[in-house]
Formats: sequence, C-alpha cells, structure tokens
Amino acid sequence: MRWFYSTNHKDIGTLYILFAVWCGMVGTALSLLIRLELGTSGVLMDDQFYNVIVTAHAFVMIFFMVMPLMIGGFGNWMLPLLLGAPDMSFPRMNNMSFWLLPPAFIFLISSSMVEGGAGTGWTVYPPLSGNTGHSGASVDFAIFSLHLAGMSSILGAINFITTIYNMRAPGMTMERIGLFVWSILVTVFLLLLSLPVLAGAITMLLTDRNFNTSFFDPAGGGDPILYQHLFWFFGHPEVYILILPGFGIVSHILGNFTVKQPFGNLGMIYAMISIGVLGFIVWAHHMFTVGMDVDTRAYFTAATMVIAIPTGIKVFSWLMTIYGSNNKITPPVYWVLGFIFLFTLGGLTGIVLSNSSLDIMLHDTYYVVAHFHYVLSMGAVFAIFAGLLYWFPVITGLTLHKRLCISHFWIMFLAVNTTFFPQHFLGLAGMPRRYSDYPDAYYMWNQISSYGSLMSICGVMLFIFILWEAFISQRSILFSMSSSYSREWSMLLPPAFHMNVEPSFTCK
Ligand code: HAS
Ligand code: CU
Repeated sequence: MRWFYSTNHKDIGTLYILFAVWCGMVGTALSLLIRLELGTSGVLMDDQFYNVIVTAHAFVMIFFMVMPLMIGGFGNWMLPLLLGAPDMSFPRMNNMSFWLLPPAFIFLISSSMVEGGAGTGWTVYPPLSGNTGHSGASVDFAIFSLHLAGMSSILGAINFITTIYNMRAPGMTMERIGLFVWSILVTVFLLLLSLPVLAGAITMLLTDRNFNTSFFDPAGGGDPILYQHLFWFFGHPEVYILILPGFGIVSHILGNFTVKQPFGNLGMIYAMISIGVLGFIVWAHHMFTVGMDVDTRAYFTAATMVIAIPTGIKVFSWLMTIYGSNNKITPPVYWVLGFIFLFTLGGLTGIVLSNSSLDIMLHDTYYVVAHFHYVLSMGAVFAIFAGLLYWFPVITGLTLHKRLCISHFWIMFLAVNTTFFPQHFLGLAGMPRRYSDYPDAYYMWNQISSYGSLMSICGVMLFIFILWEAFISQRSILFSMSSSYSREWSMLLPPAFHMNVEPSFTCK
C-alpha cells in the first residue's frame, strides 16, 4: 500500500499517468460507440442515450484523461526535477489532489447509469439540465463529479504555483526554468481563476434543481443565458488549459532534439502569458447565436482573432527552432511535427468560427466538432504521445521499440485525419451535432469518419503492445547502449536525469 499513501511526486505522477491512460481507454471506447452509431444511417440507440455517451466521452477525455496526464502526470514527474526541487511544495496535498479523482470518476460513471443518464453535453446548459429536462439524479451526480474534479485541480494548481515560486534551486531564475515549467505555471493560473466560476455555476444549477431557486429559470426571474456566460467564462480558459501544457511539451522536446534553446524563448513565455490573459476575454464566441447585440459580437470576434497572434508566435518559433537542425527524427519528434501541422489546421478553423456572422451558420454543426478535434485529438493528444514516448525512459529506465513507435505514429496520423477531416464537409453541409441520426445526404462522409475511428482503435492496440513489449524486453536505457535510440536518449538527457533512472539488472 506504499503507493496509496505516497507523498512522493514521482509516485503520484505515476498514479496520475496510470489513471489517465486507463480513463483514456474508457473515453476511446465511448467514442467508438458514437462512431458505431453514426457509421450507419438508422439507429442503434435513442437520442437521449446517444447524448449520454457523448457527454460521458467529453467529460472523461477532458477531466480524466488530458488534464490528469499533462498536469498531474507530466507536471508532477518533471516539475520538481526541472526546478531542482526535492519534491512538490505540499506533498500531502498532492496525494489528496490525486485521490479526489477516482471518486469523481465514480460519480461521473454513476451519472450515466442512473435514471436516463445525463445527456446534457459537457456544457450542461439549462433548461435541458434543469429538473424538467433531466428529472432524475443523473445531472446531480455529474455536478458532484465536477465539484470533486474541480477541487482536485484547484489544490493541484495551488501546489504547482507555490512550488514554482518557492522551491527553485539557487540560480534557477524565472527566465531559466524552461518552457514546460512556464506552460504549467500559466495553465495552473488559468485553473485557479476559472474553476471557481464553474463551481459557482453548477452549484447554482444544483440549487435550481433541488432547492427551488431560479437563477436560470425565467419563471422565477432568472435567465438561462446567465448560465452560458458563467460556463464559458470557465469553458474557454479550459480549452487553453488543455493545450498549454502541450505547447510546453513540444517546446521542451524541440529544445532537446535540436540541442539548443528554443527559438525566441522569452517571446514564447510572453506568448503563453498573452494566450492565458486573452483566454479570459473571449468567452462569448461560444454564444454568438443567443441574440447578443451586434457591437458585442464585433468585440468578441475581434478579441478572439487577436489570439492568433501569440499562437502564431509560438508556431513560427517552433518552426525556427527546427530550421537548420539536422538531427535524426526520433519517435517523439514525429508526434511533435504532427502536432505543429495539425494544431495549426485546427487553429485556423477556430479563426473561421470566430467570425460571428459565419458562426451563426456553423454553430452546433460538425464544423465545430472538426475544429475542436483538430486542436484536441491532434493537438493535445499528439503532444501527450510525444511526452509519453519522450519521458518513458526517464520514468521506467527502459526504451521503446523505435520502428513500432513510428508505425504507431503513422497509423494514428492517418486514422485521426480520416476521422475528423470529413467532419468539416459535414458541418459546412449543415449536419448538426448531438443527434444520433441524419439524412442520407450525410451518409458517405460519416461512414468514412467511422472507418477512421476503427483505424485509431488499431493504433491504440498497437500502443498497448508497444508498452508491453518494452516491459517484457527490458532494454535498459543505461545498459543497452548499442541501440542507437537509447544512445540518442542518453546524450539528450541532462545529467540530473540519469540519477533518477533506476537501472534494471535483468536486461537482456
Ligand atoms: Fe476553439 C469552439 C475559436 C483554439 C477547443 N473550441 C471550441 C470548442 C472546443 C474548442 C472544445 O470563435 C467547442 C466547445 C463546445 O462544446 O461547444 N478556438 C477558437 C480560436 C482559437 C481556438 C480563434 N479551441 C482552441 C483550442 C482548443 C479549442 C486551442 C482546445 C485545445 N473555438 C472557437 C470558436 C468556437 C470554438 C469561435 C465556437 C464555435 C461554435 O459555434 O460553437 C485560437 O486559439 C486558435 C489560434 C491558432 C491559430 C493557428 C496558428 C497561428 C498562425 C498564425 C497565422 C494565422 C492567422 C489567422 C493570421 C490561428 C499560424 C489566419 C486565418 C485564416 C482563416 C487563414
Ligand atoms: Cu472558446
């Protein structure tokens, strides 16, 4: 039970990674159900049940896969090492942050299993999420799940901020802490400032549902649009919470891959801070269709477009970091290059959506679904795979099979593009999101999209095999120096890392 009580940042980081990878498989299974339903016209399930699956898929992926892996897993493992700190600032609170997540997950799963399940989408808008739209206990379970996951994140955020400010080794100035640490710092500030707003909104929803208040009910003088404002004041910063650590991972890997400081290091820091600040003043671009006046829409369009500038600074700085380097491309770098290309594609469709007049047509269509899967499934997830491959030897002391890793990348690259590129066409043709069926005109692209998701399941199975193979083969990073992969690794890792690698004496 040592791992249960452990206050060590590496143990807790490992727990986060194991939990998040497992949740990633739950989320992937749910996504396969979605694509099975949409792969044929005709229905396997009713709309409510379909939306329960969509809701669970989104919550699992956002709160139980991406955030725990990037912040809880990589953040906990690497931050103290990169700062030269012995551990996190509040090690026992760190343990609590992790252990709030499994009960939150149980509440979430309960929400999809009692009564008709919560089919509200991750936005949980009233009146659908009110007690007339969802009369049972399921939405209440979802709310409690978010309360717990939110507490976990806020405690984690406090811990990271304190650690970064107070526990740096002598000489580790803020300019020297590296872009991954900076990305986590900006991310946890966003968490600290946005999550309490979500907590407020869902608590008001809870009292509307159970204690006869009417914050969001016009019958009692309330307004459902208030909920949308509160939700998106959290929701938009949340999407940057999901991508900023990915930016950090990409910069960190590129810096080591090219054996130099990333191009425009200081500019990258300012770009991340700008993205974080701007992220708080653009929320109503999710609500262009609610009937805002034209000036307000013009403001939110303009403010949203401004974010392309710091993001462009990041993209072009990554390209300039790569420019002129002529190192062999290792598997994590495949994912980094894939990230830069596909994240940019998703970012550009975001700029398209930020035009309020266009968004009136595109809102709630598959165009939006395509946009956010390009920035998430190919942005956040590609960065996660880059990080997993890059840090696997640091965490386990073992090396992965290089050629299998490269095949895995190409399978996933093909699969996610096959899944999500056609969704742009569906959206432009007017197919709405969150319905379980569609007219035959949308059949072809939906079928292609579903084939793509089947392909990505094959990719997931290959990845599980790759992990199994690494543990079975026990190619130690320290002892199998004949493999060029591990030689590259040991050259690129700073000396401090070597001492954290436990050598395996059973290597073959
Ligand atoms: Fe987004 C909806 C706009 C980035 C995630 N986004 C979503 C949803 C999610 C999400 C999950 O304005 C759906 C939520 C829901 O359930 O309803 N998004 C943007 C913009 C950016 C952006 C402008 N989104 C993200 C990131 C996410 C994410 C990052 C998570 C990881 N998004 C929207 C809008 C909606 C939206 C609307 C609402 C749509 C609706 O109707 O519901 C930007 O941060 C992207 C910046 C990045 C780039 C690429 C690199 C920059 C370069 C510089 C040059 C580019 C220029 C632009 C000058 C722009 C290379 C040129 C423009 C051209 C068109 C060529
Ligand atoms: Cu947004």
